[in-house]
Amino acid sequence: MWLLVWVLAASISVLAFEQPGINSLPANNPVKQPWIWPLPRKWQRGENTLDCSHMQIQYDHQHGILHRAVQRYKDLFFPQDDYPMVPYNWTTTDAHLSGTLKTLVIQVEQPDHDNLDLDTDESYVLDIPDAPAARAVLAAKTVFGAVRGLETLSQIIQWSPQHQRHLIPNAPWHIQDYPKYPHRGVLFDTARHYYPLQAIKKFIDTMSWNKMNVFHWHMVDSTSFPYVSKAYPELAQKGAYSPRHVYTAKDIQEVVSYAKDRGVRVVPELEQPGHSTAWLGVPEIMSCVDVVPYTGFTVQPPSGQLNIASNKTKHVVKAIVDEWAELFPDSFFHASGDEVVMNCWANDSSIQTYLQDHHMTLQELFSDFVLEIQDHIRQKNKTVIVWQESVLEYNLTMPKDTIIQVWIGAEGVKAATEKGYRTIVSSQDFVYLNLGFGKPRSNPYPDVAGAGFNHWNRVYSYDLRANLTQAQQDLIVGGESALWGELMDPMTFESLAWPRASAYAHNLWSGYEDSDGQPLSSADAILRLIPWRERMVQRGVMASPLNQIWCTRNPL
Ligand code: CP6
Repeated sequence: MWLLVWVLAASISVLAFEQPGINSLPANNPVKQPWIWPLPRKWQRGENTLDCSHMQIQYDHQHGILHRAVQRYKDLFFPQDDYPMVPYNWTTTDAHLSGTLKTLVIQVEQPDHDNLDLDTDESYVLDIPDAPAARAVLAAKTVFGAVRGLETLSQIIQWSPQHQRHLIPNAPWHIQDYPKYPHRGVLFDTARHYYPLQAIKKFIDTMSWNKMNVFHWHMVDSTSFPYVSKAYPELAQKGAYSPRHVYTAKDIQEVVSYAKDRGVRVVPELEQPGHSTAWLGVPEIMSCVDVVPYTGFTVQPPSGQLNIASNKTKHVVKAIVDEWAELFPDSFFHASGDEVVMNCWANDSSIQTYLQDHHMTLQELFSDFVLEIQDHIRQKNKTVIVWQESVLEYNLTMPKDTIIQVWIGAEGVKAATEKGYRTIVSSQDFVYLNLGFGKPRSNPYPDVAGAGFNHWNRVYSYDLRANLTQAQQDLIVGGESALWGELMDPMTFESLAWPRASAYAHNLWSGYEDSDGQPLSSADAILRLIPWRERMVQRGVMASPLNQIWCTRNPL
């Protein structure tokens, strides 16, 4: 008799809780890893659920970067509204509350160390005890490690509509986390289209939520020169899209300090001597301006490159370098040098005359120009970054501390590291977010539904170090995704950037491989990336959906 009652009760509870309804994941929920994006390097979790709705946060120094981070994360821990756009509830609805988390203690070993560079320690340890719980501890070496740890905790906390509480599922937690690569960035192009500061700041927020730490500011290009220079204001007067489409020194300082609070460096790229028609505010420094058709003179219209035979050109470029070296305190400076078309200078009579008078070849003149600008940047105590063309096409020899950013692909990474340079991986094959959602030329990851129309999975399980010797692998400092701006603007860039840049963020922080060295499965990943996308949406990011709701409920 009692057995019958027990069987009945058990089957009723199964019916009640395991029906895949609108408010639950499928009963065979195959998510094997926590919903933390990017995944921590080491994590353990238990099975208890804590109520953290009234968690207090304790830390020293009620001012500075950590203080401001805690204020921000209070809102992110306890958002005012439920996920407005999410049609399912990710919290286990039958969770039994086993305790209350009253306090989070944040401990920072070196609270005064607030320098952001390649050596900044972003590691942290997060311990959330078992129930009955009193205090959790977030321990980090630097404030930036604490910022990373706060982000992780914000992703562990789930709102439960059923309990009307903020919950920590799966306690106890022990997380020990640190990035795989120190350089994890996105190139942001404000030359093809102008972005107001508010859009840039929102992007930097989203980067830091993805634990990315380098905002590569591709500020100027052929189509516009929005930087308001002190020495040469005519560059923006003629080169910006309008007097309102500009960045002043004050704007830049605002972005730099906003980014620093979020553990994000701002690395400026001064595009030159190619892609530089928009410098025509100083007309005497230009070659082949407005040749029609542009083909054969530049890779993109309008045609025009800096006149590399003119002393005035060097003077103007160095003046901008001087201003930027102050405005951007970062130790890196991107000297650009991509997609130069020699034919432009070969057809410029003033340059031809110069070469004859000085018994030089165009290659020698070009090399002298580029290296002189680079030396000027190094004199400002900066590490120079250049695009791969400098070493792979133009065969320039540069000091070995130069960093090469490679956009062509794996062969380029191999070639640059073979020459002994440190390298940033930005392969157009998978991180050029501007290339949209088009079907990839070939799809190496057919295991995920939707692979043909959203290729986040191409980068998620890609080995940046494939086919490199150990010495070459050690030269990879990290990678950057790229938001080239021709076909996006403040209206659309977020849905192109996110969540696809999140996939690269994951690769660069957590690695592409599991603990056995096997590439992570994108079939597992999508069940974590979908909730991460929903959380970004809840935080106001217009991130693209990764699949139809039906597919999410019925995983392959
Ligand atoms: N602008 C500049 C660009 C690109 C580069 N430099 C570019 C090249 C190829 C693709 C996308 C962008 N738009 N200044 C090359 C680094 Cl696919």
